[in-house]
Amino acid sequence: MSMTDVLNAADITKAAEAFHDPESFCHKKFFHLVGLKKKSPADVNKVFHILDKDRSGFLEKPEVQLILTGFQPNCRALSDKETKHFMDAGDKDGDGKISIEEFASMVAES
Ligand SMILES: [Ca+2]
Ligand SMILES: [Ca+2]
Repeated sequence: MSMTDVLNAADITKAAEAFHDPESFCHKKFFHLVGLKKKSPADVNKVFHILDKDRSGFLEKPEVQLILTGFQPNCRALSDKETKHFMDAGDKDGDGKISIEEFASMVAES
């Protein structure tokens, strides 16, 4: 399973390029540009599982830091600040990681 099985390759490239500059990442804009917002819950689940590289069932900080590379391998890593912003926005129960439900609501709110 790869991202292009779920999302349009051109949309992924467009979304990745939009956040090329350091400190420019906005998850709302990203989920919108990459086409995730209009996908079914099943597809959002698939994307979550691709990003969950260690298959823990959660996105931990290192996985969030590399979220862009999860979509397109040559992308930059998020900065500590961008990563923290993403975690703060998504981690509603404060356990330090993003669950699948938290991820789905981030996408829905994008
Ligand atoms: Ca994980
Ligand atoms: Ca959480």
